[in-house]
Amino acid sequence: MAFDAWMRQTQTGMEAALDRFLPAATSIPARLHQAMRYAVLDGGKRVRPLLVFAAGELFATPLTVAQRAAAAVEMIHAYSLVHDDMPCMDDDALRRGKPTVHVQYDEATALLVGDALQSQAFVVLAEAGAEIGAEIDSARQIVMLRLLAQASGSLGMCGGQAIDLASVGLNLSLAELEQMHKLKTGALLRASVLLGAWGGKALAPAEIEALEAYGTAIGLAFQVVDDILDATADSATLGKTAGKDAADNKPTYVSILGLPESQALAEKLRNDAHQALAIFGNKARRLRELADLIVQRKA
Ligand code: GRG
Repeated sequence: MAFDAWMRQTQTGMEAALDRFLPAATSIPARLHQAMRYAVLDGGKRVRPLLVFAAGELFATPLTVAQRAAAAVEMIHAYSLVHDDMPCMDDDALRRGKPTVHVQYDEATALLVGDALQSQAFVVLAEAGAEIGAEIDSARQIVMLRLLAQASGSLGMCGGQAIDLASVGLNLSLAELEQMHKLKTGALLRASVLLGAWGGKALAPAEIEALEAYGTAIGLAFQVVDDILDATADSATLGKTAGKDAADNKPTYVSILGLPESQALAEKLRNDAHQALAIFGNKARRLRELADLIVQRKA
């Protein structure tokens, strides 16, 4: 199947899975559940689920397990966006072309939406194996739960966000900027790859190493490209204020390296990602295509 068709099919399947794994809009407390669904459904590129499925294909992960792992990662991602948009953090009014959750509902609801999505992610992943056709070894399932928890917590995404908040107005070195992004956005992207793989079979150390190198490269590439898009695109294209990080006095790859060097870095990281996959040969085609998508994306 061509990459575009595979991507659209995976995104459509993901929408249905997320709909199924989120509490119903009518279940009590209905307003909280409606706000959770508002935050997650009908929007986003679903890059993390695509990574789960691409790695899952490589390791013959059962569809039901991949769906749960992908939904869990996407719920953590959606929670992070809801909290990141709140007035105490980035204070954004628009996300995915819609009013942010605290604007559409209220701040207290946005806080609870993030909290509840985080919990729901672990419920969904913990229930993998409970349904017919989802064969998963419980030891591997615990590895997956730990991977997601670590990637989300203070040594992963939350830690990166803390460093980001503390970096406003500072002159970070390139190494410090990289460390921040490795945690803030890289940890969850890397975890998506590993979760997709662990859902299938026990991994050999060389396979884990290769997937980690790939995940690290695409995680950084994602952020470098985000900074390039932020610096170059107009606000209508992005659904956010162009150049917002720079305007907020936050260091970015473009502010430290300049545009041409940032573009060269994104290309280098794409090559690193491809090289990391060499041990898998042609079977890693989807992961290679996703590295290309991450570097070539326009939004
Ligand atoms: C609040 C705990 C906490 C963490 C927030 C990831 C994050 C940490 C904040 C997001 C801020 C941000 C806009 C970072 C730039 C890179 C990024 C993660 C963009 C949004 O991800 P996409 O492009 O979004 O995958 P979609 O909407 O396509 O899912």
